Amino acid sequence: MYNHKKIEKKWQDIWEKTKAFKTTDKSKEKYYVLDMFPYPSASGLHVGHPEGYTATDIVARYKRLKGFDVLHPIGWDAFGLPAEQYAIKTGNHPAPFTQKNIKEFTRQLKSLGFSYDWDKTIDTTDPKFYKWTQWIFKKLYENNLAEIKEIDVNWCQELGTVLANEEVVVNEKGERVSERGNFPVVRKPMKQWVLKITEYAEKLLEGLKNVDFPESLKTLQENWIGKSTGHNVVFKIENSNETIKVFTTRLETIFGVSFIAIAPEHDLVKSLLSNKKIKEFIEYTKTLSDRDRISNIKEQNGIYTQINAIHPLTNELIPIWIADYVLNSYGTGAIMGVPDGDERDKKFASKYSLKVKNILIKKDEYEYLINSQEFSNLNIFDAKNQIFEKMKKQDLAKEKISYKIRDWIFSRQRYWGEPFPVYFDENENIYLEENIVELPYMENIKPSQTGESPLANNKQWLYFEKNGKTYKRETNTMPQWAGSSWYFLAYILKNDDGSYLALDSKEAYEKFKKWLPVDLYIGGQEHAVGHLIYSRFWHKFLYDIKVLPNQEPFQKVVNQGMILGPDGQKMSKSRGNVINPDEIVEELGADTLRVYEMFMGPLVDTKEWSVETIKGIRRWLDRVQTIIYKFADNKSLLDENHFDKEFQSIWQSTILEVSNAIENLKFNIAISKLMIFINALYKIEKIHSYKPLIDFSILLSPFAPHLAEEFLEKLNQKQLLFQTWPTYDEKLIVINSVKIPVQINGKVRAILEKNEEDDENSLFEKALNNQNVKKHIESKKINKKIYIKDKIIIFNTN
Ligand code: ANZ
Repeated sequence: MYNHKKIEKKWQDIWEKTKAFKTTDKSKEKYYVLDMFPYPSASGLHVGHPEGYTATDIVARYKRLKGFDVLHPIGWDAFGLPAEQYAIKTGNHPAPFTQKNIKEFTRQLKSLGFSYDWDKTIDTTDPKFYKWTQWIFKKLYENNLAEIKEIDVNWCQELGTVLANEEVVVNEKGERVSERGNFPVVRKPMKQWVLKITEYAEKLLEGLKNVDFPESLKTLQENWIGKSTGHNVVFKIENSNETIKVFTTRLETIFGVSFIAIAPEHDLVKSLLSNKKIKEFIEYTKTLSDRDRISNIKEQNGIYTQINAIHPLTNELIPIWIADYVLNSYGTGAIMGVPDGDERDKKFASKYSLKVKNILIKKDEYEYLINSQEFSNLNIFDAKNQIFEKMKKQDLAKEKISYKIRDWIFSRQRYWGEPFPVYFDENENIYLEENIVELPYMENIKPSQTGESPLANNKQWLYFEKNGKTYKRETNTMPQWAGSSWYFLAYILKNDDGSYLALDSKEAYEKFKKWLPVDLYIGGQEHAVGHLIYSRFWHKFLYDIKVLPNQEPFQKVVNQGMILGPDGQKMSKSRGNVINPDEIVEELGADTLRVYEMFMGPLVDTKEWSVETIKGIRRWLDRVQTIIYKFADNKSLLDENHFDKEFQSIWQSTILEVSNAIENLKFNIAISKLMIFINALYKIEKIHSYKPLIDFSILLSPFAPHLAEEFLEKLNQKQLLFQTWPTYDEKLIVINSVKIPVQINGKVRAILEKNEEDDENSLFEKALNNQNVKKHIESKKINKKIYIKDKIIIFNTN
């Protein structure tokens, strides 16, 4: 048994001293491999962190050995609510608490042997960092992409802050609560900074075509952006000069309109509030979230406005209703209700006994119009075009693209965040601060119950004089998303002495040209529509103002699967099934944890923790050491003339297959190939040189770097830092296949080649796909199928 504590400490110290993972700038080929940087919580690392972090570390170490310049950094997403709440609860300041957590995270990550360039570490709460977060905000403002707006926000009284839609969840009782803390959330209009991400909707959609993201992630982003191509249609209002505009994606159904429905927040409603029933209805809708309102499952509710519109093509009177399922923020905030075409419209019409007209019929899979004047009998596609042509001439309809994505609410009523570089005069005119605005130190950071940020309590900081005039600072702070929207650029800007290159400098631009985009970004799926959209937005904006040379931040994104507890449940303190990585490192070592987490199954799959398997991995690593040391310690086992062809082949194919598996992020396969090599090494008596052992150590090194260094030292080799990835000779690889006859009703009909990776199932599959086997089985039923290992496959049919 190797002494993991001694070995791991020894090599971690050497790596630190030799700066083994320093970002180099000597090659034409670069590789930027990024982890989603952690929020340094008080509870430290959980076993989910090392899963993604080991995966990126393997790639980083592999690429370094392949001669790439590798950028593999880590940092701290260190502003945020938990630190603030802890501080309020305990009467402490969040800064020292956060720094303490960062120290602990650093210790833990180092104990796992990750090959980060620690000189590149960034911290979003460091003024040297957030100076640039503020700078980007100023640029957004100067480019009309940031503004103050009175809008309906998610207000959380308990937290004393506004939350982004992504920070609000629905609990088991169907109530809207904060994701952190489960406190009630209500809708309320407030003045807030918003960033106009909507203006980037098309670019964000377009950019998805050129990146390698999981399909599910692309779909989530596409749905979030929610592009719909349709028409705005104008209806005249009866006895009035006013009109009402609806958005529809189904213009062809216009002859089936039975009502118009407007959102409770629609402008038209404002003049109707003297009606008590309408007012009550509007009050009721304020308790609903947008999500509740558009849900198909929920019943649709509405109230008649006593106003009618006039159908633009038939001149019929159409009643105008207010309905909860119409959102003000989408399209025009008004719809034409077509019961024959839309499920919710149908339920609404039947609930309120509104007139329904059939206008669609299906013929051979296609839909055609009926009861639609001269457009009857046309298929719906032709009908849409022709109806539009007619209406366009009279200015009754316009082509229109609508997006579901909303502007990004960017203010938080909190202390522990980046201050805005903004101040106001007495007329609320907005000015930009030239320099950084540092977060002032405050003893008491309790939120004010009025919705103002804790910074509003700091009167000394709040007001300042300039040229005899008094100004007031912005008291809100930025959301936690701000720092994470550009942190991957900050690693590139960070100098060894802790300073940063100016984001908009020529020097920075040259560096961005070298390092962008991030080649591989691994992290959890939960960031699909928050962080991964916001950061793409900022990146595209910085490209548009010529600060960045490329349009997308991340070339490839991979979502690691979740690691469940040994009981198959999500790990949680209350279930008591949490595995603590510190304990594993203590008991079995970092190398074991790393190899185990990669061996559990495909990176992207959900996997259950197994105490047995991780112990098995430790036993395997012990065995690896015993076998390598057996050869290293005994010169008589070395025989230059000993040339074992089969072993040569396994050795060479291990190099080939481990390389391919790493390139394809199939780490569990890479490890099983290493296991095959060790089995072969165990079986042979002598080796002709140490080369296979050296190669193996290097192949093992991305997975178990401490042991690999130890083996290389034992074999009198240089440290990994000075090694290169082994190459193989294809000619030495003998494909070792076993020939397996396939017998059908007593006669051999085919011979299969069985390769190493084949098992019973894949062999049956191969057999049934064989032309001759197919011919002899035809459509007969197979009564019996037998596989005798490495000997024969037998099918009997009726
Ligand atoms: C008439 C119609 C007939 C519609 C029909 C659908 C089917 P997507 O694809 O999601 O964009 N709509 C428009 N604005 C809305 C709003 N603010 N709140 C709720 N619903 C709204 O859906 C577009 C359709 O959703 C539009 O087309 C409109 O209903 C409705 F057989 O118009 B349709």
